[in-house]
Amino acid sequence: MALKKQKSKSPSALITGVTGQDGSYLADFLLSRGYKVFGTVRRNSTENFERIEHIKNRMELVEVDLLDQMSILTALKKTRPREVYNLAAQSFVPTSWEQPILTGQFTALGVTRMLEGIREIDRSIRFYQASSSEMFGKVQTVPQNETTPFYPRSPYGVAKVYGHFITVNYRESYNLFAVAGILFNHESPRRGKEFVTRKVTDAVARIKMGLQKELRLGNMDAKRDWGYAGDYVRAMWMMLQQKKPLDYVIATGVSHSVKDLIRIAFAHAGLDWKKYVRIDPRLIRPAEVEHLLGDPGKARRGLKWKPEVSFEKMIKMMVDADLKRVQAEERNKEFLKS
Ligand code: NAP
Ligand code: G4F
Repeated sequence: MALKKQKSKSPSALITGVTGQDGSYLADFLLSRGYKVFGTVRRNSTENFERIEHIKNRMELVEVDLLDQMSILTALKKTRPREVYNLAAQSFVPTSWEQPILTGQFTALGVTRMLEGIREIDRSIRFYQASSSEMFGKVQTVPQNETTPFYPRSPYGVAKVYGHFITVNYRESYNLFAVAGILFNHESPRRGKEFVTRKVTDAVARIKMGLQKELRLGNMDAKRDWGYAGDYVRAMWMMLQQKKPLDYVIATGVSHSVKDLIRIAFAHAGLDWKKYVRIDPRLIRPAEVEHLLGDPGKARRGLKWKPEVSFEKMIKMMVDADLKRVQAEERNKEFLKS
């Protein structure tokens, strides 16, 4: 679909999880298209707006916790959006073994709370659910597409399967325009530092600056189909502009190992990774997803979507951004000392 500006009164969207990686890129994208954007945030004792600092004055923030039905109803009543993007979740796989019940509450039941809110307040709202390739887990076919059976390998994956099917079920039961994007891993300089790509690029920057001596990792043979978050939020929007509510796999169709990631990131900074990287058995997961590879054919044909940033370009972009940030932090420390 050509990305033309909308002509009529500006459309509006509510994004849950706007402080996260995807929420911030989606807010950038929707604002650039003239949307009125509402973003949900949780109350915290300290603000957590790093990723939306540059746009927070151009959107409206509303307090919502996915655990709290009342806050969802109030936000929907107050904002009356045309589109809702449900990106909020406990999204870190290892934490889902530490906090399986809370993960289920946020990541699974939170979706039902959002859908119930829409059913109650305005059934014409178009709803996007952030489904995940983690649902394929122990993969049943290679590559994975929209018809591949799910076999999740973590409490997070199990919760996402619930979120996925409750979205399909509300579409079929109540005729809602509710769709699920099955997104494969996507990264950026705004990725949380606990995820492997950012953990590596942040470590490369710190090692280069002499601030860190080694990098400890888990399974370096795991393979993922990694794309760029900026490309993937565009696909979310495209799904809600279609005539029919359909689910799509969003992926690049190419996979790389964690070792490939390490090689590219260290080489970009002129470092020999073998001198710094160590395996730490404590970082091996109780059940691993060994290899994910998506088939984005349906999205390519139906949405005319394709990724624009390659894996290598993205990793270099992340290393450059981390180097710049770490250097600025060091300069700041020096300035404060003087
Ligand atoms: P992220 O950076 O971890 O952001 C998660 C967001 O959810 C944050 O804004 C967080 O708020 C919010 N949140 C967590 N629990 C909440 C609750 N109980 N109530 C309200 N908000 C809550 O995740 P992301 O990478 O942007 O991913 C966005 C969505 O896509 C997630 O649902 C994730 O599971 C899914 N997904 C991601 C990928 C990927 O590769 N990135 C792939 C497939 C699917 P705080 O800032 O307050 O913590
Ligand atoms: O970066 P990761 O933590 O991402 P993971 O587990 O694939 O989950 C991400 O992608 C999902 C989509 O498939 C999302 F739904 C989910 O919300 C999240 O965004 O780990 C990637 C791979 C794993 O195989 C892991 O075992 O990297 C391996 N790995 C090796 N050492 C490591 C590490 N992962 C992390 N986080 N930290 C390590 O030290």
